[in-house]
Amino acid sequence: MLVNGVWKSKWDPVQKKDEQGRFIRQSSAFRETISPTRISAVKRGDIETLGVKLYVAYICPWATRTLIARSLLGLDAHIPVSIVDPQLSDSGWRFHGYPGSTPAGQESITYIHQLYTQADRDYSGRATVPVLWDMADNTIINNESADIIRIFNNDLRSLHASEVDLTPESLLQQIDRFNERIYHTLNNGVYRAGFASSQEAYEEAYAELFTTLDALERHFETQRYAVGNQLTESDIRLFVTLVRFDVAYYGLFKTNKAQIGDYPNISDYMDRLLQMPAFSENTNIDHIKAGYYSIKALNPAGIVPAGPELHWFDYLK
Ligand SMILES: N[C@@H](CCC(=O)N[C@@H](CS)C(=O)NCC(=O)O)C(=O)O
Repeated sequence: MLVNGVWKSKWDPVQKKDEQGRFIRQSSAFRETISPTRISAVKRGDIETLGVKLYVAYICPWATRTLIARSLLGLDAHIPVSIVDPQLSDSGWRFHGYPGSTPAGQESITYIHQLYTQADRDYSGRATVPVLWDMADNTIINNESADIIRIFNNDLRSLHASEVDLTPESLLQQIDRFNERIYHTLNNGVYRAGFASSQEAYEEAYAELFTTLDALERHFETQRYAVGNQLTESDIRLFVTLVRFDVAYYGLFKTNKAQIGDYPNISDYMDRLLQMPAFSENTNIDHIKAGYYSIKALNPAGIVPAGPELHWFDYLK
């Protein structure tokens, strides 16, 4: 992580925990939005581009949320993307030519932490993806995926090439409630299990996680979507964790009471989502496996499992 603008020690998944050994996720530091003046100038045709860029990792569920939202909303032409290598190096995320990743698009950038010190030369904290980057001012606009999805959905509405609304007003409260529920026990719950530093912290996360999966299995007995009768932001948030579950979390994070494949209703739901290109095209199994299994603290020899073979791999390109 960065301490006063300097990269310190080797990358380590857990740099904060409570007294019981529970994993604590850092909160995001950059919380601005894209300049409204620039958005209307692009809309009017006065300037060609928004001058922003999205830095992501395909392995990362939080970053992939923003990619799926970008695709569903038809923002691809307005928001270029750079994709880091899947493996975390000793200096964190880097651009190193792994197949399926891209160049950084800025000559001075090899590591994501360099974006953070360009934005704030004294930055202290973890250098996470996603990063919504301002190419004109060379700074980070926002590094919180939850905000970035809302910026794409709400602030960029005039530029959407799609009718999709991920947070319709009539469902907003339900969406927020659903998101809150699955964040702690599922989205972050898998990390709370995988990065627990004590048996108790792991077992607590494990129990909460499978209680939520059981509740979701019952939910999808009668429902097609996470909230209401349409696709919303909550489906994106749910999908990114479910799609990594059998491939990475089940083994590496020891969340091995059951696989998603053991839940027929959740599996059908995944099939429905994967039939949409926004979901399938932003899912890269090779990056997910290579990335998670490169976490040396959990997998010192770096061996990437050969399996599993899942039927829904057929949906992926
Ligand atoms: N709150 C952030 C979390 C992002 C996050 O934790 N990303 C992970 C990858 S999945 C990361 O970049 N980790 C690098 C690190 O912790 O050093 C968001 O949702 O945008």
